[in-house]
Amino acid sequence: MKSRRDFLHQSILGSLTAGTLGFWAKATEWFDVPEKGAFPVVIATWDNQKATQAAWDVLSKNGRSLDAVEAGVRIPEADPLDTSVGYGGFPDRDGNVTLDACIMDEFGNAGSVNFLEHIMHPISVARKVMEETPHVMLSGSGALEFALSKGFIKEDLLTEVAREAWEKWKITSEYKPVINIERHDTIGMVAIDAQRRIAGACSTSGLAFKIRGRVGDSPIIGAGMFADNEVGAAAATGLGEMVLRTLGSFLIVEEMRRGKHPQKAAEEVIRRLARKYPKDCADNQVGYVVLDRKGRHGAYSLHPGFNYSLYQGGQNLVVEAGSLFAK
Ligand code: SD4
Repeated sequence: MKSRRDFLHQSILGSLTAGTLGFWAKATEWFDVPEKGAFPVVIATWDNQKATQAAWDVLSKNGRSLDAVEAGVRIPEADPLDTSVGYGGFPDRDGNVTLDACIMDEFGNAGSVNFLEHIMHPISVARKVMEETPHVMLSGSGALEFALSKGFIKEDLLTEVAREAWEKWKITSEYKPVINIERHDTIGMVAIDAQRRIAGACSTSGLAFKIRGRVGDSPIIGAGMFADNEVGAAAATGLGEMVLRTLGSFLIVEEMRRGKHPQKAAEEVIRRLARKYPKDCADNQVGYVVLDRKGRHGAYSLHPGFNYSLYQGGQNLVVEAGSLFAK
């Protein structure tokens, strides 16, 4: 039988332990303690496992997250079967493939190109803008001239498959670009390396059969992607017009700065979209992938069907994200 004294001892010990654990949980928040085995880590929109693999190849050799996200994004950019990014991307309504991309490093430097034609790797041009010019963004023919001056090669990016899809679209062409709620391939990728440097990148050919000159969210810092080494990073996919109106990636990072877990931050921003733009949200998809400084991740979308690629702890996974609306 326990004596009263034993009981008291145990209770005191119990509350001290609980108190210590509670204090420790709080302290890990305050002192920015990372999740165990969290780094390095990379996350990307959609089933982009080859891209996360390429990023991991850099990260696992103690490489820099900036190099990792550039290497990762270059994979779909060169893939002719990926009809939303780079080579093989669907053209605008006049048959031109026009590309958007942006990149950020751990210092908060940013580079971006939009409405760029004939260059297979806009992400690498965006990096050159960031590192070799005093500017953040170059556009259209100026971006092309800049790329050529840096040794990039001018190429025809319209594949037969993309041309045929465009020809088919022209038969019934009603100009109403809708990002439906099925699969797309725009790549947004964010990563944290072993030295805890955060970087992000995003690349797309934008909406299929868009009006010539249309630019979406993907090259806009804070919309298609945002990275802040103090907090974390986020990247978007889906209907750029909706992401632009809310600067979604920036907003997610700011939600995390105020203390939200990456998952909760993504959910909050998707809910805000639905509140403000219920009509647009009914049949258009938007999704985000998110990492925070501790190596925790999150992903969320308006509609079911959004998956993401996550490479962490030596495992390359494709995971179905949660969504606000049910099937
Ligand atoms: C855009 N956000 O240009 C891009 C499109 C996209 O998967 O994400 N497609 O609006």
